Amino acid sequence: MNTDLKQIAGNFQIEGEIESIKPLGEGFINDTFYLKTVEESTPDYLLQRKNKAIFTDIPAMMDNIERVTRHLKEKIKCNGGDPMREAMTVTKSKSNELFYQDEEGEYWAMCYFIKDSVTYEKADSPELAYAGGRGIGKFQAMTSDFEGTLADILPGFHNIRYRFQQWDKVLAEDPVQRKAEVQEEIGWIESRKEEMLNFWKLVENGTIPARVTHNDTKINNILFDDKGDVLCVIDLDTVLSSTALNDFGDAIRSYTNTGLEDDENLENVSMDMETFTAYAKGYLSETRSFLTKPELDYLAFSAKYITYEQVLRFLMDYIDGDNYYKIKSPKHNLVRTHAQYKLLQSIEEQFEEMKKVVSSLTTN
Ligand code: GN1
Ligand code: MG
Repeated sequence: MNTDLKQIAGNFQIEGEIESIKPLGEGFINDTFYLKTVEESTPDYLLQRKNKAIFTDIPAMMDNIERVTRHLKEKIKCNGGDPMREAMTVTKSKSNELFYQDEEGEYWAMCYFIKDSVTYEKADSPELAYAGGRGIGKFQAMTSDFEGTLADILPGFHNIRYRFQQWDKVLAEDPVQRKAEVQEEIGWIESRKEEMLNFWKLVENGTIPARVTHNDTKINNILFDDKGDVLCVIDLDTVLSSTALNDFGDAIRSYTNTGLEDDENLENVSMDMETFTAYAKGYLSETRSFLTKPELDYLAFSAKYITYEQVLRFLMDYIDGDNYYKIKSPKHNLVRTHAQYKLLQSIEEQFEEMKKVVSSLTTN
């Protein structure tokens, strides 16, 4: 394995000599390796095998990443910051491309490893939630004047109209005969369809504008420095043009959950209002000046929207026979569906309060 990886890594323009290459993390999607170089003075790197089943146009994905990080770096330079620490840096291949394709057709990409940075798996204090909100807020602020079009590398990703098309198809096919078993869960989706489509129409007709969005705003996609300040937003694979609300909603879905995404004990799962407030404060401290009124009006709703979408995606994958998400037990996707639905109910119960928080943060 290691010799192969060394050979793969050898196709990139790395500085210094490779000391070791080790697997890193437990990503659902890509395989990531940490490449350490011998000398302290040369950078370390992250090497990734990109998942080509999910990302069907990796060259376009890498081009999106390159253009967005170039834009970020210019901004950071203007603000007197350090572009090598405050934005991701893609390492090109020896043939000057943003990726390397091996003999088996697998796509590999490399980026700088940002030293002396910290990641967290959970936002277990309001301070951390505030900092995470600032991180995504800053990312959106710096890209708010990005010009040009990003390739739509995940068509329909957070588009509920598209998800309903997939949903109807999976239900009609019922490929592994699981539909009968999940009638109640199907009802959870069906009963909220109209509410979700009504929101999405505002995105489709431009009332809610399209912006550069990250689309995977979990806390572990943010690097912090040793003082707990935000350094940099990472994992830009899903950078797309979409509504900024998706990034806010997805962050609330992951940050505020008092339980796990796949918690078997539903009593653990709820939306924590203090974390919501802290995240919203941090996020709005960076974005309030440019977000439009319709965006602010729907900010709290976006948490409902994205959590609902996640219930749908887990349930749909279960009915479809578990083709998308990696599972660790036969009913894993159903367990995830139940846990995310509990979170959705908790958001619905606290929705009026969430709206009040947003409005108190935006009206004074
Ligand atoms: C996937 O594996 P991860 O955490 O990067 C998924 C997200 C889901 C998430 C649920 C490209 O992201 O949309 O919200 O799982 N990413 C893709 O845990 O589908
Ligand atoms: Mg990720």
